[in-house]
Amino acid sequence: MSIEVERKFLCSADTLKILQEIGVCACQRQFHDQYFDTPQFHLTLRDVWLRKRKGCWELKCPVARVTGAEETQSEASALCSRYKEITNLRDIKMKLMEVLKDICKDVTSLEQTSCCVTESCRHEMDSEQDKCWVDLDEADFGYRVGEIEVLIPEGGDMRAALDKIERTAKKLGLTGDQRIDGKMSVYLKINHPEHYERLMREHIL
Ligand code: V4E
Repeated sequence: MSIEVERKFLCSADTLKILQEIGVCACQRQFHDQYFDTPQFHLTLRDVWLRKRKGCWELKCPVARVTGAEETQSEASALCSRYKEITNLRDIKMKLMEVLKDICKDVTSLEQTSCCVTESCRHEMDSEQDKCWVDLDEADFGYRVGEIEVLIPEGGDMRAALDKIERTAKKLGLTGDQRIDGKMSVYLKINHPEHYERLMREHIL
């Protein structure tokens, strides 16, 4: 199981130029995401995101924040999301049963709530110290977003991951101090405003 630490950004022409200079375009890919939930949104209201990407199940769950020396509450750290990524089917089922116990006995009764297709260009940052990925994504509903992504093992060095992301953001000339919406947030805002409002009210998005 790994933890995905990620900072999203809006990619200006200047940032794109720097990225093309210092990053190596590792691959261009297209993926189809289908998201699933109960009709009452029991998963996403707990910030748990179940999806099928390219036919494989993936579950993203929140990570408990560590306060204190390991991870200071810096502005840069607040711009990053941290999610546990589960891809093993047995572990996904166990987690779903834990989250949905008393609500839904049969995980096969989950419904598809959203779907989108993304064209993504993955860049590898070549500095040994700051090895990370920068993805430029364009969703089929027109939203473009960049992501600086570092994967660490569960219990791994979160501080180092956040520092790596901050240094990479500086190299790319990113100056904004606002959290940038992900594709799913924008998709829900456009296509499922009631679901989006609910998640906003509960401070999930
Ligand atoms: C909405 C959401 C999750 C589902 C994944 O959403 P998103 O990050 O938009 O998708 P994508 O395709 O970029 O996933 P990746 O390819 O990186 O795996 S998981 C968590 N959330 C909530 C969320 C949030 N509250 N804030 C931010 C900045 N992002 C996501």
